[in-house]
Amino acid sequence: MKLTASLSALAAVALLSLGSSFAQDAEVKITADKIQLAYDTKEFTVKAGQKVKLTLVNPADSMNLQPHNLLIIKPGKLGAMIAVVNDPTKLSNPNWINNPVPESEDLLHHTKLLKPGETETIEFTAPAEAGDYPFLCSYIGHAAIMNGVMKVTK
Ligand SMILES: [Cu+2]
Repeated sequence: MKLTASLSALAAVALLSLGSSFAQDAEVKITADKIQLAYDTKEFTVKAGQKVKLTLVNPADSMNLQPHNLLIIKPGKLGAMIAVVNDPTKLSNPNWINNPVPESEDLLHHTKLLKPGETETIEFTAPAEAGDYPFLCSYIGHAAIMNGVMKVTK
């Protein structure tokens, strides 16, 4: 009887430590390529509801000298969002050039537009729904090739 009690206490401790390891924040660092319009990360995975710290780096030694940002959007919306952010009529709007973030219900989270040498960390809670959440750079002309997927798993 006594042995059983201490065994279940052990099991409880094991479960507790398992629980805390699941509760850890996800830390993700994504760096823009120095030459290509690309991120160094095409895919990363987080758990539904997990706290995420996502850092975007635009390297100081960038050779293409392009600004970059990172937008996370709803599943299945990459094509539609590329069309929105690459809309050529936006080119005449200086506010858009400085901060190309659309007002869209498909947009979940985003960084600022970062010049070479700048870095930003955003923190958010991963979606409760599992799925493939696209991310992209919305600076004009980048999104079609500068994108990737945040996989959310249960
Ligand atoms: Cu970009």
